[in-house]
Amino acid sequence: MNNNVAVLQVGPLMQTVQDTVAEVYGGVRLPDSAAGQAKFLARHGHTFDVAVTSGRFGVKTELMRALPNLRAVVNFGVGYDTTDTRQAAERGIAVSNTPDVLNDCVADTAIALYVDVLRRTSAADRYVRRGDWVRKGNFPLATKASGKRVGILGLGRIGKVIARRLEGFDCTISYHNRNKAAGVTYDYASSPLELARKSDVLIVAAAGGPESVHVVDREVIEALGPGGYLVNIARGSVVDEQALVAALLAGHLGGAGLDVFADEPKVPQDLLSLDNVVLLPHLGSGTSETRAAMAELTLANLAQFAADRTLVTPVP
Ligand code: 8YV
Repeated sequence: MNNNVAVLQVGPLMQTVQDTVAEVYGGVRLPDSAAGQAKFLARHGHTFDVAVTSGRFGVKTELMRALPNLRAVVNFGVGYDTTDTRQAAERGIAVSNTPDVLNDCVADTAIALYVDVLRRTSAADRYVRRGDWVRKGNFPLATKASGKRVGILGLGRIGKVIARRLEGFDCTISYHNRNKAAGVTYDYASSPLELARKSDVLIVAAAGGPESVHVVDREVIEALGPGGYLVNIARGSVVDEQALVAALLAGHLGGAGLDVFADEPKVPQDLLSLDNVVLLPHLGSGTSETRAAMAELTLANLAQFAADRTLVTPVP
């Protein structure tokens, strides 16, 4: 047993991670119910110095306050917007995530949504299954996916891989980041609105968190227009979901491919009946290969913190 750290597990984790946390570190899992948590934290909160969690749960403001001796949050997932990083910085609590190992799979998911929403492959699959091919004849024409003007909102690690994949589709790539990205030749747009105005398809790959909430608002969505498309593989919070639903219902946007939502796993009811929308259950990184790599990096962070109080992949 490694007794150098006292580990609290927050939320469910991959079985291999849970097993290691329990068996190697004697980690304890936070109860699920609010009442159970309150009782547990009042009694044991002060005993933990590391929390291991995932992007789905994180260590939010109140939970972090209830862990007065916390020194590190080890997060399974590249996104850590569910953890109160401001409080962590104030209290000197280190936070790690799992960057890079999931770039390929999340980018692949973006491309899958991109091709699907433009070429309407999921809708066409439903058409065949319903018997409409026999009943109604040929499926209506779709939109060409190659050669489009694609705007990437958030040209970070994942955004760059998406861009590289789209070069293979002969697309013209533009992007918006708060600052110009070094070493890229893609066109820079000074705002999300300017990016949308010059794009047929906007792909959202920006990190979640307080600074990116509703960066894709009604104006940005409507700038894409009835012939435009939105793909989101980042976080639901980045897009004003109500404005998106309204634009789709009014025909102000051509379609959307969504892997993430504002209040997962809830998906706005109105989207379920729209054939020009592709809905995925937040599976961006969800392959056995990538999840195994994420698990390994999560455990490497925990092991290193136990050994020398540093992390392998700390967030900035
Ligand atoms: C994970 C993700 O499914 O890494 C991320 O930020 O959104 C996904 O890869 C999720 O974080 C696991 O909880």
